[in-house]
Amino acid sequence: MKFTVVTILPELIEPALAAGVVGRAREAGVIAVATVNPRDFTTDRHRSVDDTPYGGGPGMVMKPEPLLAAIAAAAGEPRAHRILLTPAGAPLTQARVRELAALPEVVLVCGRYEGIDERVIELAIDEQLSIGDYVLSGGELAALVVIDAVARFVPGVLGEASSLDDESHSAGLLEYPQYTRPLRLADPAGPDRAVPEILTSGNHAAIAAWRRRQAIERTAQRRPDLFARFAPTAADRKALPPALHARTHLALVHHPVVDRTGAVITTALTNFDIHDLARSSLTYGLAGYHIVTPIASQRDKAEHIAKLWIDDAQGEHRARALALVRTADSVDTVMANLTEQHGLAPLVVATSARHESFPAAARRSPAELVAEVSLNPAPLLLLLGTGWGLADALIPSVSRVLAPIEGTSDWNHLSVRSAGAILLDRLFGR
Ligand code: 4HQ
Repeated sequence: MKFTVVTILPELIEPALAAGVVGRAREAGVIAVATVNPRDFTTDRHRSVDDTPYGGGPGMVMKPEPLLAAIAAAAGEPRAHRILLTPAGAPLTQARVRELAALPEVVLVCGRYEGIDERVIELAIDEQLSIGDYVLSGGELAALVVIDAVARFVPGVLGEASSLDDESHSAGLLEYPQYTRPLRLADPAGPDRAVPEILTSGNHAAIAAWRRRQAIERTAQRRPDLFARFAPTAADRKALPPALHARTHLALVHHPVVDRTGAVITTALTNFDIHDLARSSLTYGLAGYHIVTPIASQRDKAEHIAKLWIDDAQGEHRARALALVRTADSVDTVMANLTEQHGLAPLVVATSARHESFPAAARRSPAELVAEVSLNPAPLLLLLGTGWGLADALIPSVSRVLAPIEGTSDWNHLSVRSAGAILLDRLFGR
């Protein structure tokens, strides 16, 4: 595979690719790297490659003519794929790296100064790539990153083909930790740091399982965004706790909640809430939907309504949803029931329309919460408050808070069933 870098600073490119895996691959002729300098395509006495921007503003812009001539010379015939490195490009991904490695030749165009004349992009660039959301002083280091990442996929560049796919991101997970000798490393601040025992056990299946687990745990802890897209294999599913949605319960709390003045009250049951939140709960595969009220007649009413729909011969689908409905006199009772049902106490998460609620509980985004609790086998209990929201009396039970759902106006009074549906989609929606 051939890489041609279009740059006014070719001296930045060569030394970075002289050593290591890429350097050896070049020596072996598996990959080739060339540079083409736009300055060699200037026609004026000063050999200028930049000019002031039309419309004013700071800095200089790369002139189109020398750059176009350099790109044309670099791309050759048949014309190679031409990539511009720019923070305005598509983020470089391992998937794109793999695809680029299948090309026979790529041209990497590096800008300097404030960037290049837009018409060069229109006339001579096939693809724009960014290596990240930060600003470099030129495209050269970004081009080197692309070459290094792509070259690894060119056959013959890496020793064993196996070291490719095992690694970070290829599988959508971060890498497991690595250790080498010595077995015990002195720590001046405490006891020796030993290599995890499993790695010296000689049990290869157990080692593979441990490494996989470490990779999954690290991804959950450090990259909730990656974890959200992680698709467990059949073997992972056996080793990990059941899917989070299937051990998540929703509780619609009618007491203790507050009214508009902040006074603790008990709200009345709302027919729609029973029905609609049951349907949302089943749609997202939850384990149960609990209607919490200390008023016995209100619980009877909820059970009666659920039963009416369950018994309705025409409403088979609705019956499945309403079958998730349970009633309880308090959040404590729901917690005790879940502890009994799952054999573990639930992790209780409050949702609130008010930012100041539950000040001591850790704030979590939906992705953070999913990443945090997916590997912990405990059931998850999501509390939805009616009225003006959950009362402070629940503080001792609540360990996490999800940020309020906010629209775009200053009016924030979603119905609890709408807020609940949005929340379930943010946590579990695909
Ligand atoms: N630059 N990913 C500005 C980058 C960059 C990035 C390249 C700085 C282009 C004109 N390139 N020049 N990030 O920061 O690719």
